Amino acid sequence: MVMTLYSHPFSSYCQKVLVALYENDIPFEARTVASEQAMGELEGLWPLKRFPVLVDGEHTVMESSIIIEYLHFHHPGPVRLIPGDARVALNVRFMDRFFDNYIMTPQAKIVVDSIRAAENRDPHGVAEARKMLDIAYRWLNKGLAGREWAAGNMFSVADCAAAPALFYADWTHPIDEAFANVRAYRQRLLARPSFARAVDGARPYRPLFPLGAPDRD
Ligand SMILES: N[C@@H](CCC(=O)N[C@@H](CS)C(=O)NCC(=O)O)C(=O)O
Repeated sequence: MVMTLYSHPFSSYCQKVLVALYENDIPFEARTVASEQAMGELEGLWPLKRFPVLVDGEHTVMESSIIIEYLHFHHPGPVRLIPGDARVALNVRFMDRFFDNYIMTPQAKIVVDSIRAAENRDPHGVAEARKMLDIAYRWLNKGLAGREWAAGNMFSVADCAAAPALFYADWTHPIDEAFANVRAYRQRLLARPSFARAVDGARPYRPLFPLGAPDRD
């Protein structure tokens, strides 16, 4: 039975999983959470109603990083997104957490705040999110010196996380030209066929980007 991914093409965490699926050409069906019925199904699977959620027969898997780990064990392909050496894998997992916690999370904070009613906005929280992005870009810029991918020369789960995180973060809080390594890495991610496919699949939704999608990428 083919797997079902509850997802939306424009969602950053869903794109993270799409990159992993496309890297290894893993067959799946997307259940787009754009209707009340699909949302109801999602809530039945995961009351927190966060997506992506993967359903594979009797297994229901939540959280993008865990879904990618699940695919690694249950649907292995030629592209190994988690290194076999547990010590090397530790750094890959750390970088995956870095992109989710310190790029994706502050980026989303800024976007979500922008669609709130004026009286519910949180300017202090948004300023903190922008500051966090600046610090994260600076730190990443140093770490990427001489590296092709987030954790070295092997494309990994950390790059699956980095691709949509940096894609949207640059739209939301532009990566300064001083951070040339981060900008070049973002371009490498955009050129990776798996992420290019995810980006193309989400193009029709660009008008929905609350801050206005720039005319590039
Ligand atoms: N930690 C979760 C985050 C998932 C998440 O926040 N997904 C967003 C879409 S990108 C979502 O479900 N948003 C719906 C909402 O916030 O109600 C993961 O890694 O999968």
